[in-house]
Amino acid sequence: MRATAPARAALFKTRPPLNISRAAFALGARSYASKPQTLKERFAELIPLEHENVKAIRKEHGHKAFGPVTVDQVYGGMRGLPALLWDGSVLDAEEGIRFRGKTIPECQELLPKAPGGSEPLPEGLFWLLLTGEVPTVEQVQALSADWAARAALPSFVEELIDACPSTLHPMSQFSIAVTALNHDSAFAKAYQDGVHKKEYWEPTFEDSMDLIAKLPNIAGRIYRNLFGSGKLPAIDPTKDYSYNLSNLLGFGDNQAFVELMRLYITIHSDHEGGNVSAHTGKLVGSALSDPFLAFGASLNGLAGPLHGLANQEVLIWLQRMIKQVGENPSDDAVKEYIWSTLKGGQVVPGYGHAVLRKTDPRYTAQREFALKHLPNDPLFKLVGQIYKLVPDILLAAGKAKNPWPNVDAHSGVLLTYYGLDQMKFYTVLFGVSRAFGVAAQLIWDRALGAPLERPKSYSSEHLKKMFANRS
Ligand code: CMX
Repeated sequence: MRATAPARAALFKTRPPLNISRAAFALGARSYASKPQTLKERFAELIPLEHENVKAIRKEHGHKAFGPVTVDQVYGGMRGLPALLWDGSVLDAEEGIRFRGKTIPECQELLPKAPGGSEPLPEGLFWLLLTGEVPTVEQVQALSADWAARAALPSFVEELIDACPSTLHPMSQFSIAVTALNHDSAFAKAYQDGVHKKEYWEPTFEDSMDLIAKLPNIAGRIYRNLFGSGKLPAIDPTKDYSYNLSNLLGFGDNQAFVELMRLYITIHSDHEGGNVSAHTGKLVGSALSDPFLAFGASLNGLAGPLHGLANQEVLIWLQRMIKQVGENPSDDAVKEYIWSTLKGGQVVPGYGHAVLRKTDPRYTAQREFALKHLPNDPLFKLVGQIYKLVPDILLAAGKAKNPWPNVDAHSGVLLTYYGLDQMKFYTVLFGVSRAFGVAAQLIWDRALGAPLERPKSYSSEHLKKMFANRS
């Protein structure tokens, strides 16, 4: 995010230092303030800069075209169609995801960690997604405390979750609970009270912070109702978000599991704007539906087996494989199982991607975690064996454009290792993480006055007529 000279000058009017870089200014702002600058304060400073930035981009490039749109793209799920603005992350087909320009290993290195931990705190990642800046340890700690303070659920939402039948999929329960949080939406209330559109971002920010903060209690309650026993523990206001989530699930005492959650949330948070969950959140938000309604819709998209539910599907597929070919199968037996999946008209879950054309770096990050923490786990070894076999088979089958594994090929194995082996729950954890990316963009969309989304659709008949006389 670049600031133009006038915008930077306007900002510095309220600040003492002159003629310094924005980065230096940011550091200065932290050092002379008695308390660390909050995320909301920093975000408020960035809004006018980003308005200038967008204005300048549109002035210089607004009339330029990306290239032609083909009829195949209209029929083909809009693959590659440049149509959305998404600031938190950009996905490169070969390299994978970068969060505000930073790769996963860079985030692991640069973002603040918990005392004694080595994985990034998702609080820092959210700060990065929203501001493009790496926060200090103090700022991240303040964010942990803020989220802990907002974590409680309204009692009717608890009752709603408790009333769900145990046969209702955890993702449906999750979506119901998130949607119901709209009852207390600051944005919906402000809109009813006639808030000026320039102020939309502020209640959106508050709702987004509430949304993220309340997800551990929702996830924990669903998990305990379905699979656990005993009362949910209280949120510990002195601990970080991932610790509290792990503790609510019953894994708070397991340091390695808590570290896994920190990595898991970070890498699942955002994957640019075109994927189903991210785009759905943005689309629904564009109607000025509040963040709870928008993210509830995201979750319904994430619950599909070609998207987030693939992490559940991978484990089901692995278990069926083990049942069929045993625990230490030969390569030939595994190959036969993979081919039988394809010949049965099913996809190999956890493989392929609509954008990526190489191994997903989110898969690699999880593999490295496994090599460090569970190198001899039999299921991890099976996942490694499959990695060596599936790509050649998918290439030989000749359909998939990307034969390499995606994020979902690895996550379930790690969770299973630590005892979270209820695979129906896996997509809920993906959903908790995805809120970070969707919320960050919703806040920016309201700050920048993003318009209602309304692309053009055509009927097949219309297309035929339109191109009848064109070569
Ligand atoms: N196994 C079998 N066939 C596959 C395949 C796989 N893993 N990946 C793609 N194909 C097939 C497609 O089904 C399609 O077949 P048809 O022409 O018969 O329809 C063909 O190859 C071309 O597909 P593509 O252009 O390579 O892939 P898409 O962009 O259409 O779809 C994805 C991408 C992820 C839905 C697909 O690769 C897939 O179904 N993978 C398995 C499910 C999965 O892991 N999803 C999770 C993705 C990550 C996430 O969002 O969480």
